Amino acid sequence: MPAPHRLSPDQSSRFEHEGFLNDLPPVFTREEMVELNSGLQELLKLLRAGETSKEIREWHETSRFLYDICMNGTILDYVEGLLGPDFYLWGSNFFIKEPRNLSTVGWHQDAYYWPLDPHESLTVWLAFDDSTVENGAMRVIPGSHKAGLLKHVRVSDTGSVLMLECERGQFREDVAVPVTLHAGEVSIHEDKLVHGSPGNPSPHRRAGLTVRYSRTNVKCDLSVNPNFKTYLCRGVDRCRYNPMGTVPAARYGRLEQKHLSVEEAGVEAEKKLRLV
Ligand SMILES: O=C(O)CCC(=O)C(=O)O
Repeated sequence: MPAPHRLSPDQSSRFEHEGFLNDLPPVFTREEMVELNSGLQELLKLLRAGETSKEIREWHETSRFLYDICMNGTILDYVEGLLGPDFYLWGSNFFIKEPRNLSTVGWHQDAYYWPLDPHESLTVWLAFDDSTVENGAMRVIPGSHKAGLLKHVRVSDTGSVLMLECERGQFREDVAVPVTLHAGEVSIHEDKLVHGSPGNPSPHRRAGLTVRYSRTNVKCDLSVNPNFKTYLCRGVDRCRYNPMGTVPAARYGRLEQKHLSVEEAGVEAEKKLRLV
């Protein structure tokens, strides 16, 4: 029996045209989010001196706690409604904005960051706190995924936690919409959608977990990211292009074999993949 797709035809068609969705029924209750937030505290305890929550990346490979969130049946139903029957999980990371932290996330397309081909991946953004305009909710440019990959430039002085940003003038910033969520809700965005977020001047934390899924025909360039690992979520991996990960035994654990994005792999990798 195929899993029920919980997306309506209207939601699927809006995702296709606008590149994101944020009106889905909640995945976790308030009570469950209290539990999940305690789990997040356990992960934060594993950070070493000088590290920030940004280091909690791909720890679903070593933390059963995170692996189980990424494999949540409702989330996978939503993803299946958009990617189709055969897809895998490969990425996860936290974007935590502490109260009165003015760091931003510059405008970017995820597909530019990832050494993946073809561009048939998406992100589920799970709110660990209410994410509001006041505390720096993510903002998206509806329909921007249709323009293909945009030119990105390396920046170091914009206050962004990312180093590669879309060059200005390629999209209309004035049509940006905030993706506000209650804790326990998710939004989903396509890998070429232009998005970013402002700082958090409010007294409230804004934490979200991003989880990345791809169709099984998506291949990672292992010369850029040798540590890439996939976890089949639904269907069959007929292509077998990528290494498979093993399900973590420990409830909480660090990942020492870091994954590398195009940003981290450096200018040569960027030149090779993006022909810049
Ligand atoms: O959480 C944010 O503010 C940005 C998230 C993001 O950039 C991403 O999902 O790639």
